Amino acid sequence: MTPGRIGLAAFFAFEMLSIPARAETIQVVVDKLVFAPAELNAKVGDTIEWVNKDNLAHTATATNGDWNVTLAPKQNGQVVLKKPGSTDYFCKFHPNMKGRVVVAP
Ligand SMILES: [Cu+2]
Repeated sequence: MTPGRIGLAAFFAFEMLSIPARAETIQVVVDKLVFAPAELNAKVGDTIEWVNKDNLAHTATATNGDWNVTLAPKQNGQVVLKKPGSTDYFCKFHPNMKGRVVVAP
């Protein structure tokens, strides 16, 4: 093997290793007491980032207790998704604020 071929083989090996780790960050905007989008699809390993545009504190609280993110006024909050499944969430301060995350394995 020439050095060039070894380099190419190493490149492809790295690409294959990196595929399972290609996690995304999905943003949910919180504006005027609404989560948008209200429902989103993600994969295990992805991060959800809530961007709170309100001058109010909110939370993103999973109804199954898996996660609870506090969103201070004008601040962001994140959660890394660790389990597949569908999870409803709400805001503790404004229980009519609701969202859903559907996590594929
Ligand atoms: Cu709220």
